[in-house]
Amino acid sequence: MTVRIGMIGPGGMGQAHIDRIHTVIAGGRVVAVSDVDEVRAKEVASRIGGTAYADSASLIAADEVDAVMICSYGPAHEVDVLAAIAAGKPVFCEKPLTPTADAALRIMEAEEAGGRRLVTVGFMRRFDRSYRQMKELLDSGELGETLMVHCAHRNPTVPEHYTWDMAINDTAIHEIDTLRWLLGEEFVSARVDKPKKTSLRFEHLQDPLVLVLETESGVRVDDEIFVNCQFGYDIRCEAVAEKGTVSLGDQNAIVVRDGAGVRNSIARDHNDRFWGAFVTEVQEWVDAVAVGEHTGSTSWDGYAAACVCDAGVRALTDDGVVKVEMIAKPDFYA
Ligand code: ISE
Repeated sequence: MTVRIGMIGPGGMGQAHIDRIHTVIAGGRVVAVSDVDEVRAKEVASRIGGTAYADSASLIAADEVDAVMICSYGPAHEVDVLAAIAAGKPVFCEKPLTPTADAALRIMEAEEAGGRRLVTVGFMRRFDRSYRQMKELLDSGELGETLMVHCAHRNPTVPEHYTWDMAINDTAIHEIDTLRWLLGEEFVSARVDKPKKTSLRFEHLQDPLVLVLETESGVRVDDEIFVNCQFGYDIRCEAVAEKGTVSLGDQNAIVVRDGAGVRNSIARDHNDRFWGAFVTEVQEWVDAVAVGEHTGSTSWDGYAAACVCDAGVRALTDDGVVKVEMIAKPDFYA
């Protein structure tokens, strides 16, 4: 069976997903597109031999669409995810599921009422080989209990439309989801440390910053967010446990040694660094949809990440430790 996918928002991320679905992934095909920019929708549709729909609602309702992929702007996600749930169609929604926890709650309620998990949130790091190996080792208990995790999330630069809250809502959200998954517990509080700002980018940003999170059992996670570090896309994670530490390795395929020294390269962006994770993520989703199953992060994960982000954003403006407020996990997501 080929899963016929309807793509909402074929911009940068959407286009990258289309390319991998049509070149490296088996069992899926993008047959329909819609976009707020109708010209773009038509252009992408004609390039892939699919249909351009005038709006996302008609794309979701179309008989030729088995499953929906949402890569549009965050605030537009809720209405389309709810429409896909109402149509009984599996939906892969890029992160964030919704910009607010309340909106994610509405999605969870609709999904639960329908009785079937249909929503997968695009948190791709769970599919990265190195993070998966780290999780396997930590879960095995070989290193004892995990006590602390040190993370860094560095982007070479961000565009002018990147607002101050995006350091948490758009960037740190990756560590928030990955660490919830890696440690298997929820965060209970957030604090933001604000070091000296880089002079090399926008005044409106607190860049860098360090988000300090604490889990239910007391594990302390510090996450350096530095989105104008200039030199590359640098993702680091080291878990410190009772009997040892484990960290992500350097991601380069090759090391060059010559008269100038020893060097390797650094990724430029998330597509480069997480190429393999994106492929595994989308392949597992297509495979799951084909057999009527669910894979990846759930609406609950989207909701929990939004709750931690809310606390992180508050900690960015107010000083001190902010409590993470969230409902108890419904049995439906157990
Ligand atoms: C962007 O939206 C991403 O998802 C990238 O992975 C992240 O590194 C970047 O900071 C975000 O703006």
